[in-house]
Amino acid sequence: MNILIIYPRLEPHKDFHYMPLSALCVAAKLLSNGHEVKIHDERITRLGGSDAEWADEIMISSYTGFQLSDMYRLAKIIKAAHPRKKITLGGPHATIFPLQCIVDPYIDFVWTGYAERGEFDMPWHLINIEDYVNPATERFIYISSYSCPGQCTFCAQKTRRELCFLPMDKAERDIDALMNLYPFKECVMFDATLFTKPDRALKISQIMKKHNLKWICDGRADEICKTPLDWLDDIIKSGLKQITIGLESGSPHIIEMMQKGKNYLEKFQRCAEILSCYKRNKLKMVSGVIFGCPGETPDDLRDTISYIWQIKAINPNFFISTTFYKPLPDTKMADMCKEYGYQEPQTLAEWAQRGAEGHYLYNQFQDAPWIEDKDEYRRIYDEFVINNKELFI
Ligand code: B12
Ligand code: SF4
Repeated sequence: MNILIIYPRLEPHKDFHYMPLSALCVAAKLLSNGHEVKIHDERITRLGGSDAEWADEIMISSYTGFQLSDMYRLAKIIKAAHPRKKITLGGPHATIFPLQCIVDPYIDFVWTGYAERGEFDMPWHLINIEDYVNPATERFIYISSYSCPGQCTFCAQKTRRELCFLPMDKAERDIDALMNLYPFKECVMFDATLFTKPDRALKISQIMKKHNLKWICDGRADEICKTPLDWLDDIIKSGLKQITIGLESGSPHIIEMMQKGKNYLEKFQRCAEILSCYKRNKLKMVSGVIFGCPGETPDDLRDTISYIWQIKAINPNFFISTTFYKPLPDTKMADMCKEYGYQEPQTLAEWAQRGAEGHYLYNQFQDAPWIEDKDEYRRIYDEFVINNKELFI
């Protein structure tokens, strides 16, 4: 069969894009079953009639958010032109809401869960690698595990997704093959936390070193603290230029509500101390901070600001990136928001509409009913963002 895999747009306007890893993973599986496969990335070119014409079946990957609205737009266009072509929807949103998706008139089949678990090498030849090269960074993305052992109540990482580690020899082959196609300078490892298994982090660092790549990864503070120091030293000195470690909040009561784990703020501080030893390697410690969580008060925000400065004093290479909290489906925190009157879409069409409205865009102060004393919260928030530019990455 001829199968067209579509990766819809993730954001309305952007010049450079990361490679569509999910579409490549789906393609790898289909190729192994003997199908003819093409990948269409709507961020690179607009869907033309000939691709849909060529395909016997169409598969689309989507997250919740803007991408879902673009998926829906494309599904409507395809069905209008080719009413008999079958469309399969997969990816995180379909995995959470298979029933809402299957009753939709534009979707014929729904796939839940992973298309593969690392059995196949990445079919890089299906995309034009140069389309994904930002000349300013020459950076590619890769992932060597799916999901996360954490329990954070705001996060969609583990919604109906089991923890899955892909074989390390496959990761090495994929990265070797990609480097043969383009001499990338940097890699972002998008594993939720690379330090769940420190031996894997060490192996990845060796692959990065072999290719002389600068790299960036995510880690959890508790796991980094548990990594043997000599391994951490090797990992950092292999060319690691940034570790992203979720802080989320400096308020003990919000951290507890987020289920970040026992003594999280102490562990985070310890992690800042350990990483501060790598000033000479210019290692940046970057942390996401989430504002506007359910039940958050102006005092919680003040606690967060003072904690951030406390960490900055320990590690001058500490920076933050911020986001305004948006409820993600099938998370505990979204359920808390519902108690404050948040109404979740009930159909695929409504979710697509919500995505189109920019609901998931970063850093927009939301008129969230779940923030306590909102005007005061907003005043402190605006003042913090305007007057503390040196903290932001
Ligand atoms: C990289 C990334 C991004 C990048 C984009 C990458 C790109 N390609 O351009 C950026 C930074 C832009 C991004 C943005 C956002 N992201 Co993001 N992102 C990720 C991350 C870290 C990796 C995604 C990835 O490539 N995974 C690897 C692929 C292989 O996994 P996968 O997509 O799940 O695909 C597997 C299965 O789902 C399935 N599958 C997928 N598609 C299909 C299709 C078919 C037909 C089939 C059969 C199977 C199938 O098979 C695959 C494995 O074989 C994930 C977390 C993670 N570690 O996965 C979050 C994640 C996908 N993001 C998430 C979110 C919420 C966002 C934002 C909405 C954040 C926000 N603003 O609040 C924005 C979206 C932008 C917007 N405006 O709407 C959520 C999605 C949750 C959800 N309900 O959909 C995740 C899970 C993170 C989380 N912890 O909450 N993101
Ligand atoms: S926020 Fe990070 S540590 Fe927590 S569950 Fe999500 S990916 Fe895991």
